[in-house]
Amino acid sequence: MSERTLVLIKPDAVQRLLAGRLIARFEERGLKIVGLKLVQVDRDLAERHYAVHRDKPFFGGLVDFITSSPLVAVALEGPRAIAVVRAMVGATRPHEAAPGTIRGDFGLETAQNLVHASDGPETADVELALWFTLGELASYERDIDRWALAPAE
Ligand code: FUP
Repeated sequence: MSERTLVLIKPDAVQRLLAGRLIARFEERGLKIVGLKLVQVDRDLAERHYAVHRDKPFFGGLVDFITSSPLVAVALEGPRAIAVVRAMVGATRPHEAAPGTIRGDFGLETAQNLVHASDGPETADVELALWFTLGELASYERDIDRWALAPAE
C-alpha cells in the first residue's frame, strides 16, 4: 500500500551539512521524492506544525529552533512509507535512538534531533498539506521501481 509522508531535515542537520546525506538515505531505501524545498520557516507555520505541543514547556524553544535557520521539507512516497520513515528516523531522544537510525547515528540532544517525520496517516495528510501546495507535489513513475518494489505494491 503506497503512502506519502512528510520529512523535515531540520535546521541543525542543514547547518551540519547533512541534508544531502539524509535525503540520500531515504532515496537509497527506495522511497520516491515527490516534493522537495528549502524553507525559512516563519513563526506562524512553526506554531501550526507543532500545534499538538502548544502547551508543553519546550514549545517556545522548539519554535525558536525550527525558525532559526532554513530547513528542507521533503515529501516521500512508497509502500508503508510512514512507518518505514519513522523507523529510519529513530527514537525522539537521540541518546535512546538505535544505531543505524538517523538520530542514533548523528544525534545526541532531543532539541536538535535532525529530522521530523509524520507519525501516522492522518498526521501525514495534515502535514503534507501544511508544507506543500498540490502543485508542489509530483506524481511520476520511476523505471527503477520494477527492480526496487514488488509488482503487487
Ligand atoms: P518526534 O515525533 O519523534 O519528532 O517527537 P515529538 O513529536 O514528540 O516531539 C517533537 C519535537 O519536540 C522533537 F523533535 C524535539 C522536541 N521535544 C523536546 O524538545 N523535548 C521533549 O521532551 C520532547 C520533544
